[in-house]
Amino acid sequence: MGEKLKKQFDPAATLQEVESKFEMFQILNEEGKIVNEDAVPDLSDEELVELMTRMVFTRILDQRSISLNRQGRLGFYAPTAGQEASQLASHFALEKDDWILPGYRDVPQIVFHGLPLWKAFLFSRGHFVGNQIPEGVNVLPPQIIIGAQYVQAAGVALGIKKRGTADVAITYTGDGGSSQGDFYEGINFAGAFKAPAIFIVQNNQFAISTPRDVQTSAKTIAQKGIAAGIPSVLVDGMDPLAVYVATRDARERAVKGEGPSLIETMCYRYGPHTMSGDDPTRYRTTDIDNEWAAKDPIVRFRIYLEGKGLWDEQKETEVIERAKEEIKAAIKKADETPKQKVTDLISNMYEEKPYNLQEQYEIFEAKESK
Ligand SMILES: Cc1ncc(C[n+]2csc(CCOP(=O)(O)OP(=O)(O)O)c2C)c(N)n1
Ligand SMILES: [Mg+2]
Repeated sequence: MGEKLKKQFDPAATLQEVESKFEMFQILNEEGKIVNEDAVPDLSDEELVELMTRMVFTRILDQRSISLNRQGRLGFYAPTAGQEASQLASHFALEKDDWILPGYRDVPQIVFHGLPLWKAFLFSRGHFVGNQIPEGVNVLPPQIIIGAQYVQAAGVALGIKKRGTADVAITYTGDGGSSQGDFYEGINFAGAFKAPAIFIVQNNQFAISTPRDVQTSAKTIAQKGIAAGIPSVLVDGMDPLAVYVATRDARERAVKGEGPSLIETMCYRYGPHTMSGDDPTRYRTTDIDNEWAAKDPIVRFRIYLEGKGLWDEQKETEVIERAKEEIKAAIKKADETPKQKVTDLISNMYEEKPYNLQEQYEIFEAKESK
């Protein structure tokens, strides 16, 4: 192409220019130092401690869930370690009446939004009671179909807009999820209707074994929001302060009627994809693992809070002990819940059973009453 034409017409340069705008937003760096003083959020000491408490609790919950799973006491479980800042600092920016549409890895957020932990354990076991969300707790059950929650979030957000309440719908998917059709439909629909939605992509670098760099030719996932005409950012997903600020900003704009936002959080999952048998050593090196472990959200937040005199070893030990007690009590309560029966499954699915299921229902009812 001639140089003259290139001045008028250079799609490759446009792409480069757009991509160059997506620098990673960070406030608290790997060493626990503030690198962006102007952006530090206005959180009280109590709030900072609460956020740290939730992240530590979640790390313990993850460790306990993995061992309970190995003992055969839990079913489906997707490990969360490494993603605490992405999950809990984004949740921390919400209000009680906001709606959460989680993916399967997003159990911590819905627990802190009000889903009792014992019910989260029943969800893991595939028990229907685990998906019976208490009235007033605005969460949907964790979505297993990759990306589907993005379309649902657009719908919930449009519903919120029609009701005229000052709430938002937030949803979470992963780097892999951003390749799904539902992802594009969700962000486009919400953008077109200026619905108050917040779309989080937790980019933990892998979709099971598929690395991020073969997922898409886009340099960032955040830039995909631009095509839908919605404000989009790339944030350090291991930095609780940056994640909080980005989500709070998105929320403020959403409730003002300015529509949805997309937030890509750069993070890592330390554990396997799920506890159903994948072996991360087959697709990741220890070098990459170590590189990300050095960015740990809890380590950097601990340094920051210790520097402010808000946290110490004793405090952390207390939180860990309390977490273990709460988890123990919750698993006990889950164990005490009557086992799910086939008839429960049918009667929970259908208000009026089709004739063939009615027949089966009667067969199982007879078996179960023995
Ligand atoms: C529609 C659909 N396709 C495929 C799957 C199988 N599957 C489960 S998890 C997963 C990868 C998702 O990766 P990502 O979105 O990065 O989320 P992460 O697990 O890393 O949090 C796939 C392909 C599914 N659940 N749903
Ligand atoms: Mg992923």
